[in-house]
Amino acid sequence: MARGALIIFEGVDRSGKSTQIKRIFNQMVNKGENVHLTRFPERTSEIGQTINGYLKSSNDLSDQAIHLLFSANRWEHAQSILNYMNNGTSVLVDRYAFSGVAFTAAKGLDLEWCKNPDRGLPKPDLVLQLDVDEETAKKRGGFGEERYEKVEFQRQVRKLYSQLREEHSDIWKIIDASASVDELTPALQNHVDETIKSCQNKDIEKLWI
Ligand code: NYM
Ligand code: MG
Repeated sequence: MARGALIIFEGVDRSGKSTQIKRIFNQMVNKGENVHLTRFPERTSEIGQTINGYLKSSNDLSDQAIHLLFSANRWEHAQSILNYMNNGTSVLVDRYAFSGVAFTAAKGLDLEWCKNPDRGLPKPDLVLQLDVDEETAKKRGGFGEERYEKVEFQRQVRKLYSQLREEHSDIWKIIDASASVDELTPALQNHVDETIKSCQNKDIEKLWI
């Protein structure tokens, strides 16, 4: 059986990732395709609830401790992602280890240190980075509600995404997300469809190993 693809949406806060990934997911479900949608942080597990509290500033943790919890939150779902892929279902994920690295390294922590806990996770077949500048993101609804949603911090995150993009040019596509919601969806859907076809007979690799 052809395996499913692992496709990640990344971008600064308010880049439109969640809107677009839901549209793509719904379109695929309506066409009867095998697809699963998830996101990180996945806030319902115990670890996820601690992360949620941190993001809402109701609890405080050291930069290292919260980084490891974000990673642990991915590891607690890694096997289920692999199971979907091996059973022929493609998995669309709203944020992954690239957010983990970009947001912690933006605080000044070492990039390689940041990668370590996520080494060995299922490697994505495609990363779609929705790119908007910080000022555009700021104008969108809800910006500023959670920790990290500050223009200067997001600028730093965007720089780190550029660095990660260079390291992952084989799987990474950057998309200008200042376009309208309706314009963006078909372009993203094309990338998703192409990747699902092209990875069918490729082995699932491990990230950063
Ligand atoms: N975030 C997300 C991290 O700092 N590290 C991670 O590993 C992940 C997955 O959480 N500002 C940050 C990025 C966001 C915040 O994500 C919440 P979202 O997609 O807004 O729920
Ligand atoms: Mg957010």
